[in-house]
Amino acid sequence: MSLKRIGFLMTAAALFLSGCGGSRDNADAAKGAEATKPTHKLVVGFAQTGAESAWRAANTNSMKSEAEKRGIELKFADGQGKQENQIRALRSFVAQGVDAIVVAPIVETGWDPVLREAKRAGIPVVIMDRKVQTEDESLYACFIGSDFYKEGALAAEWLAKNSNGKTKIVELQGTPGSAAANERRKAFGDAIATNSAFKIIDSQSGDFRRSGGKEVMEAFLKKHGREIEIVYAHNDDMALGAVQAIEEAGLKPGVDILIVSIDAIKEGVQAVVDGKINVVVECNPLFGPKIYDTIAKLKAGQTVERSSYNVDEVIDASNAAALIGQRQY
Ligand code: GYE
Repeated sequence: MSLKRIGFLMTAAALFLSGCGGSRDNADAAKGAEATKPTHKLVVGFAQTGAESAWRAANTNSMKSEAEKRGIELKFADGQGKQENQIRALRSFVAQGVDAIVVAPIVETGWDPVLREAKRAGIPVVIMDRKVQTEDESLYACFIGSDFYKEGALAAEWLAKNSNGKTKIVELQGTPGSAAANERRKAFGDAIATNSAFKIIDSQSGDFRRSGGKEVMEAFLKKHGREIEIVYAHNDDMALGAVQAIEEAGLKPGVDILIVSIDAIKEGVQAVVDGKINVVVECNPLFGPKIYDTIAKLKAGQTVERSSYNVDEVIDASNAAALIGQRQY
């Protein structure tokens, strides 16, 4: 039997079966139609960076739990810290024909080819958390995240007011090439450059990880010893790793060495309450609701903000105790 013929017979059978419902009375038929109405579940592909920090875990959680709440099917891909894994995930989302793609790009550059593929397939891409550099802004729908430059500037501003004569800084950088590390480094450096008292005596990446922060801090302490007066960490996990290294070296974090950090995860805020970290600049990871609201608007053909930023605050000894209770992550 030819394929055409099989197709014809199947269609005929389907028509016959659907026609069976016609014998029910009108009310029943209406009810039945309501119950079997094909509800198209929104399918979203999400390419996460990995699981490098508590901030990231909170971000993943927010995306997953909010999808569940809204009945959205979330296809989650863990990039495990590698851009090539994220690119592969995006390609597979395109091949599967998802309704929208969300990506938290590990690094800033190298996205254009795969973004072009998504655009060609008519799939909107929301860039979440970290920005990308692109030749063609039309390759993604919008950006939702934090203003990393502002966070770095706020960290430096706090330091200028509260350093108590301490001036020599070591910097723990985030993942090389990431927007978060690039902008937090640039902003802090720009601000420090306007104040001749401060000096960054060393700077290295701890990859946004607690173990990375600890290892780099151990190396810094070995190399510079008591010369180190201030640690500027691009995130709380690395700051908490540095706290451990400083304590193991027999020094008092927060007193002998000031610690300035970014994120404000619960453990970071607790360390401020305990006096081990001096300040954390907040970076909110709870994007779920905003991301899915935005996707709904995009799918409805509405215009959305090109870039939208969270409002973050500065948490130090003056307000940490009051805020710790409400911290969810
Ligand atoms: O600060 C860090 C995470 O991109 C803002 O990535 C994010 C950063 C965050 O791993 O903890």
